[in-house]
Amino acid sequence: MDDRERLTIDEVRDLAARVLVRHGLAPAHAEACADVMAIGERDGGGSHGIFRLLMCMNSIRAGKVALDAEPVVEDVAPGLVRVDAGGAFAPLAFRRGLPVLARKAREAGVAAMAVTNCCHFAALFPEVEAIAREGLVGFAFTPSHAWVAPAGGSRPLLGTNPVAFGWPRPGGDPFVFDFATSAAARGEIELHRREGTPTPPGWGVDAAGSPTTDAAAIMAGAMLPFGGHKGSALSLMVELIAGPLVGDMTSVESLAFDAGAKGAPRGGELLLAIDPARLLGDAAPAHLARAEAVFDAVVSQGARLPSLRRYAARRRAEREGVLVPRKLLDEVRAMLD
Ligand code: NDP
Ligand code: PYC
Repeated sequence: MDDRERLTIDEVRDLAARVLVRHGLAPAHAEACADVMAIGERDGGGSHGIFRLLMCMNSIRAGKVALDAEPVVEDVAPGLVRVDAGGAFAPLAFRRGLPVLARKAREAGVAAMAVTNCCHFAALFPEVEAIAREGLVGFAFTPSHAWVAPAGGSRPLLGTNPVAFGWPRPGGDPFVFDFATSAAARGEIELHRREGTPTPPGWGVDAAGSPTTDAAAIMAGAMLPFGGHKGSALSLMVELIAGPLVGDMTSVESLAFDAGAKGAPRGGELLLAIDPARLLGDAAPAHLARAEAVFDAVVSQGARLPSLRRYAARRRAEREGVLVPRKLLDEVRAMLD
């Protein structure tokens, strides 16, 4: 028997929004949060679909997130916008800031957006994809909780600290990649723990610092960066540019703020947008076409171009809906009681 249930994307969004509103989240926040969960489910599910509701509910139940704060958008400088989320979840703050970021990038050629005082529970790809759909090159970074040991260490210090990139493709869906700087996102390890399955090797160490594939032991020990010292350095970069640089928490500080609630990381996010048309003028189309040749060369040798799997999953989900584990749906529906 298939232990999954088929839902439409709208049903996923509606269910998540109803749960969040039922637990006191203001409708505008609930809608923005539910939308990113539905997008995660639509594009491949797993750890950053409706599963995120569990983390959000932990934040809400522990009083770690503002339920109705209105994001405050501040025009800091020609190339800088700051959005103070007021302690609320990040998606609404991003939505409010995006038009300003895009306008500034077109005016100045490059612009940065600092989202501060937010609880970030989501995947970053919807944000860089939205920037790329504005015709801009987008980057996004956010720290998380201190779950990851630096390369060569064995004690948690760094967050899972995702890095995401979006590139506009004329006439097509943007090129997007988005991954944790740890060997896998924390959410993926949580899924292994829930299913009682071993993780692939290299994801983490136990509390004694020994390599293990036991998800619960990794969660009690430390996760590892991807690519050894290289992922570790990228993760440190994210700590800096989306922590102190935007005046917000590091992953260590976020975990201390959480105080065992198992809620969403609390802190900041840095987004960058560059306008190819401003940088290259009339030559922009020719140079974007050269980028297409690079993408073609990846695909033509049978290699996987990041984002193509995502768009294929999206088209399928729009036609057929998505399959969500019944056990997870039972947990989510129980939150409506
Ligand atoms: P993955 O290791 O699955 O990597 C995902 C990215 O790599 C996608 O862009 C994917 O493209 C691409 N990719 C995967 N496999 C291949 C392959 N074989 N060849 C080419 N490209 C490939 O994801 P993670 O576990 O690292 O992260 C999952 C999510 O967790 C991310 O969305 C991230 O934003 C989120 N996250 C959020 C955090 C937060 O604090 N908010 C913290 C940490 C993670 P495609 O999409 O086409 O599959
Ligand atoms: O999976 O590492 C993760 C994560 C942290 C916050 C949201 N997702």
